[in-house]
Amino acid sequence: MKPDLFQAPDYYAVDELLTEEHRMVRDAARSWVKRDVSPIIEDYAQRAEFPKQIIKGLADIGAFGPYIPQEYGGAGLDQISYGLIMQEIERGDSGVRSTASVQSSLVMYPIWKYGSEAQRKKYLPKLASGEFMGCFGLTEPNHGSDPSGMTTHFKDAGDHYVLNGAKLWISNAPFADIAIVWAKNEEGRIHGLIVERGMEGFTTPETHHKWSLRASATGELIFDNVKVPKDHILPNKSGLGAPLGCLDSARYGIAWGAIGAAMDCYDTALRYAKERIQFGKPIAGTQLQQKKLAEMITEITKAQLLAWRLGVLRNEGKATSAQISMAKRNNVEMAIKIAREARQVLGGMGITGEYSIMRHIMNLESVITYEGTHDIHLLITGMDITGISAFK
Ligand code: TGC
Ligand code: FAD
Repeated sequence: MKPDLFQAPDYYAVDELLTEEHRMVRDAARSWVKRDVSPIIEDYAQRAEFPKQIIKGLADIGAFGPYIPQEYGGAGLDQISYGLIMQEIERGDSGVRSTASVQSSLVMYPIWKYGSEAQRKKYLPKLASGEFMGCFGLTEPNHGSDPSGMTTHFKDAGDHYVLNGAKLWISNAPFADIAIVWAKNEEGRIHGLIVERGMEGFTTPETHHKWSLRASATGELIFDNVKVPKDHILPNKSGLGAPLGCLDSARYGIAWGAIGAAMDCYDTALRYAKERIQFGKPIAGTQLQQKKLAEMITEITKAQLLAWRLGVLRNEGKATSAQISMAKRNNVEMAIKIAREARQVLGGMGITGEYSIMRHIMNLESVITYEGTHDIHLLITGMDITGISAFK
């Protein structure tokens, strides 16, 4: 892969909306991605392997639990710092950002918000340092967009629960030490359970042959009469709203992360267009390539402002789930369109692993699907503005 020459665009001086702490956190993540992710990520993606050696670096830049209080090992940062960290990581690779999103918003968040104090103390510091890695099991083979129909279930067996069922498409599953598993009790109520690797009957086969998010490990979670101790249930929230609350936090991070992928594609295309000579002049001097580049920076700027405003609302505790859906949907679509346009600017070179763009395109095909598909987020906005659900 070519050396990482990334220069972040900031057309509307969004930097001036950030505090000194935001910029410090962002710059630390940016330097780490340049040093430890960019040089290796293409090879790992080509081999379809998660680079485990970056786990410590992710912990060091505060990517595991950015907003979790420091007393539990988190970084104690605000929502905008969290977003900026996701932006920088996804600038490197969406799969690496996935690993961080799952660890922070889908594993640490539910333990912090819905767990007991003993669970918080037992798991959060180890998850923040990367000593433990986690995964989040909501999706099932027959229940993706509609998780309320899940069939994974547990029964009370005296001093423990017995868990049966299966989860599919689970990021980090093949190497996770713990899984937050959403399952129904005998009354059909959804609860979160902390399942640990090594519990008898619990297996995590890897999903192979993905063309997308190749540097992120994805797998299944299979539960065959797994005995789960009773103190592994998350006691403080149940019902579908519990997993959906975690998704709010992860979707917010993705709204920022997608900006990073788009910035990387734009920056690569701009540099290439200025250097590539055809018909005796740089292709950047042609109207058609300028149209592409001008539209890219316009869309990135709009997405930055949307994410920043959402971050302010989240810091104030005022952001709604529907506002988060709008930002996730808009920014991921923005990024995937920019990635496709940027690839064309590079001509044939755009399809090679010499540049990051093709990898971003492939990754974003997952990002536009997971954490709620593009269409599901549109229906969430539709329901919010009309008051009528079009899901069922
Ligand atoms: P509905 O009846 O609307 O709601 C059920 C209960 O949940 C509450 N609720 C929420 N709570 C918190 N946050 C949200 N975003 C919420 N949305 C709804 C709601 O108020 C209600 O509460 P209560 O107390 O009245 O019971 O539920 P529904 O069955 O009609 O479904 C709504 C729908 C379709 C929006 C929801 O099911 C949905 O979002 N589906 C998409 C599924 C999804 O996003 N799956 C993601 C799996 S995890 C993943 O992809 C990780 S990728 C990891 C990586 O980054 O690598
Ligand atoms: P389906 O729900 O079958 O949807 C298929 C199509 O139908 C979509 O286009 C959808 O928009 C459309 N559709 C569905 N319902 C409606 C409707 N009512 N109206 C109109 N259109 C509709 N899940 C986890 O729990 N944990 C993870 O860590 C995780 N990681 C993932 C990693 C990757 C790489 C991928 C690809 C997925 C991951 N997922 C994870 C699963 C992901 O959240 C689901 O793939 C996603 O929610 C969609 O579910 P589905 O694939 O079953 O599609």
